[in-house]
Amino acid sequence: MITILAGGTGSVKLVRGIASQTRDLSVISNVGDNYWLYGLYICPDIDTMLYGLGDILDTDKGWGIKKDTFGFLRQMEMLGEETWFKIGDRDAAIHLLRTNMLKNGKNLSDITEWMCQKFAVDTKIIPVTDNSVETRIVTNKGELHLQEFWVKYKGQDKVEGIKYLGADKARANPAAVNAIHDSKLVIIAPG
Ligand code: FO1
Repeated sequence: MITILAGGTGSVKLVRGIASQTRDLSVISNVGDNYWLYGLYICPDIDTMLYGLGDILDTDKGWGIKKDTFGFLRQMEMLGEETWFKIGDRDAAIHLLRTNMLKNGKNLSDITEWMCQKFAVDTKIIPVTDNSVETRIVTNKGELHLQEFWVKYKGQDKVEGIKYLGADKARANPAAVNAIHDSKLVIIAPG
């Protein structure tokens, strides 16, 4: 078996390439970019893998679903919400279902496995942990979530530090640890 430690946009090409050569592949997915928005739990790196391996990724942008529409976002804008994070309509369905499932007591691993089945993805996508870990960027203008720093402010502020909130209490996903143990090759994909 091969295991890849992966982020999202920067890793998906490599993962797709290797997945085209073997079915015996696990992807351990970063969760540090996960973001709560409009009450939805968004897991960009898991979703980029899901869409990439499910062959529906918008490969021009490197995230989101190809040919998605943005009616939901336009409505949010009309209602006075910020819309710098571009959630497509089909993408939103994933975040909505995931959030509901989490609220009903399912963990991120089980939800991701279920989504892999729905998208006919053979590769196992394993969240590195089922606990919450949030990447916060300390800048000269204050502390921001990674998505705010990167997407909203385009990475322009001076970085003074990085915090991984929750990392000290997070437990490695046993499925991820097992995948590493059982692999003859472990690849760290570009971020
Ligand atoms: N990246 C952007 O640069 N702009 C966006 O508006 C944006 C929206 C978005 C929505 C869903 C999703 O799963 C990913 C999205 N990304 C967007 C990508 C994401 O912010 C980053 O590529 C990763 O978090 C960094 O690894």
